[in-house]
Amino acid sequence: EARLNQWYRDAKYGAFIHFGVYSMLAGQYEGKVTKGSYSEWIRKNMRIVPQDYHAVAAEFNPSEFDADEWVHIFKESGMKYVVITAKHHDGFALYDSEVSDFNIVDHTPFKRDVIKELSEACQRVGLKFGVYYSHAKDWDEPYATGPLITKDLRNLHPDLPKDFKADQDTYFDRKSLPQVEELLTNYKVDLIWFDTPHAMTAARAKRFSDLVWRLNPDCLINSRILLKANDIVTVESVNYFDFGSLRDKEVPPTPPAPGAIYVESPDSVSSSYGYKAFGKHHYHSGNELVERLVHTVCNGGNYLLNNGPMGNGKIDPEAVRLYGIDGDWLKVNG
Ligand code: JFZ
Repeated sequence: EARLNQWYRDAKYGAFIHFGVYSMLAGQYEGKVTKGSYSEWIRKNMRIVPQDYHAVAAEFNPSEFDADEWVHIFKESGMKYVVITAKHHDGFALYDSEVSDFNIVDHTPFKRDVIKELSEACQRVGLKFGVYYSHAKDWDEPYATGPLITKDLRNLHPDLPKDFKADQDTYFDRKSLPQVEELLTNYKVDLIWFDTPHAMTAARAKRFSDLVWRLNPDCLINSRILLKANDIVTVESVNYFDFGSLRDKEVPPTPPAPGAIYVESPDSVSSSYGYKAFGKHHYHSGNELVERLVHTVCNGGNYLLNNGPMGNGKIDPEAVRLYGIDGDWLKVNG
């Protein structure tokens, strides 16, 4: 095999983390509850304009964040790798980025680089480290939101000049590709998890995979770089339970290259990925999560179970409890 990816085949179980400005809002903005189940979509779902979302971000201060405490929880739960949102669709970077000031070091009172601290904590305890990067969607970058969805563009950026024309490739050139380059250059990244391949084509996806593999030939890339991509390693089957009808969209290419294709099922301890304290929201039961873990792993996949840490930087206590139930099950049966 060309890439050193055996660790991923052996891993079986990992921690997914959605953490950012939305964690602090927890599903509510200016006293109103967001529509939609995902708290990390609040910027779009509540049409928060750039000036206002930036003002919220300027108060993001997860002062109780402790990377060692996080990785201890993951380790204890039997997880072997971690994937954290380096930038979600809201455009906010959880690391020190030179490409965009809209990041945790330059834009918040916290000023600490969460990606750096977490990647180093993972290395200390032998967990593999991955970054989620929203390569196609970016609600902070007007060039990225069109041209397919002009209505969203105007809702999110009402002050744009009338003749402004969105252009996805301009966004790739100015922000998305340079940030991927920063992540692969400045941190030890074992896996990059692209998502929501809006406006992606095979040629555009190749610019991303060429860049990643030029900087780190061993870095794994998941299939959401482009739906039905054929030349990449990780393949999610989506969630076998919640997204039954969507599952076919992401089935592995047939026939899979022997030794090259992996299946990974992302899931969350609750009905949101980002932390949610307001609005419609429910946690899954411990039994249900054990069943999903076993089902996924017994079907040859890796199970990537998400938690949304709270705005203060602590892991949600209910997520800790649910991770613990999987961990206890694995200690007996794993
Ligand atoms: C995407 C994101 O929009 C969401 O915020 C979260 O990060 C999640 C992990 O990924 O949401 C999706 C994408 C694809 C499916 C479901 C949710 N799908 O194919 O069923």
